[in-house]
Amino acid sequence: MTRLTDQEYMARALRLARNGLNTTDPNPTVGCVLVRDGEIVGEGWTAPVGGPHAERVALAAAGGGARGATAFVTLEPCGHQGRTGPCTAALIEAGVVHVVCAMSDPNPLVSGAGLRMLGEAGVSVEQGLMEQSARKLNEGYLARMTRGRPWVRSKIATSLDGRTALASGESKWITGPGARGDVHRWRARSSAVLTGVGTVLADDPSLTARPDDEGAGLVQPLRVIVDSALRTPPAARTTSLPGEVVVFATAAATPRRTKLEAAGVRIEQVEGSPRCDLGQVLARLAELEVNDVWVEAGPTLNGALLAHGLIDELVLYYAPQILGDGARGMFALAPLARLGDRHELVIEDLRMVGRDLRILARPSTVLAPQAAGE
Ligand code: AOF
Ligand code: ZN
Repeated sequence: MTRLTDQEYMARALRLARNGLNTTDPNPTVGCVLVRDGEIVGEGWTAPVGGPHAERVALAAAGGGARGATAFVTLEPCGHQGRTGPCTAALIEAGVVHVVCAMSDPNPLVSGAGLRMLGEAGVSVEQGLMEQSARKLNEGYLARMTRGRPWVRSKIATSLDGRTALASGESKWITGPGARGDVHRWRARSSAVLTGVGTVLADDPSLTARPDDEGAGLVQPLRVIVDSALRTPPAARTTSLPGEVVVFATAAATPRRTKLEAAGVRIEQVEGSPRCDLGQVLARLAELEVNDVWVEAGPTLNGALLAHGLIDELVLYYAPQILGDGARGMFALAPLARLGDRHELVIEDLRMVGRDLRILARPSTVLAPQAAGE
């Protein structure tokens, strides 16, 4: 067999890491390929939280065969004792002689220390191969670690003329089944699904992830409602489903709060008058180890998030239909006085999903993942 290049081994490790997108939360998903004399002797990806990291999964698959091997890892191996033992120690003990990692781990407990420990034990290390792809895989984890705020994606399903519901609020369904299936795949890989109380009152959504094909081992996202005055009905569909629901409110103890708590809802109080301070909501979610937030909300919450610069990425589904000017828009924003005040975006991806068009765009103020070595 012809030998693969380092880049091909790393690409394989990245593909393996993708297998963990729905299951490793709040840990990053990582892939590892062990190669000796041009032969893959073991490989794997991060197990669900509390289980072995990618490196240990690959080492277990290699049995004793990792002596003298090179490890291709999509993230710097950890050198700390967390819920699991340090991967650096396992690699050293197994006799791995060379480690190629795509990027360093910004977790302050790791950040450079993993590579240093390997170096001190005589393992040669390289960093930066396919870094940009590795970053894309764990944007949420990186955002939480580096800025104390999750990565925020807002999904909006709209007509081609940018309308999200009739004036009456009716919106089921604007986009087709293909787009709705795509949404469930995004929900599944998110740590939290966030909406506003207006959507809860209007649509009574479940907010759960129900992907057709990727349900195995899925860690259900945390369900989050921004509801300053605690108007969420205790019997709302989302509160009656298994799994945790968090409601962010500005109100202190009230009879409504007691009823919601009795329905199993966790209430988080933040500042703001009259509306919740969304920066605080997101900071608190990061403290709760939420990496990625998937927003499915109406124009009020989307407008406020956009105006405060809190959206990192827009996932927009455009259905081939026209609803007209009387229907609801996408972002409730104060009228702009000058065109210079508009929110500029960069389009990152454009494709058909079923009969609808999907655009991924980010505000131009949000930096793209750092390019390096690709
Ligand atoms: C790796 N390989 O596959 C992953 C890593 O509590 P623990 O022991 O599970 O450690 C969690 C931390 O380990 C996490 O915050 C991140 O720094 C790192 N994740 N490291 O060597 C892996 N998933
Ligand atoms: Zn580790």
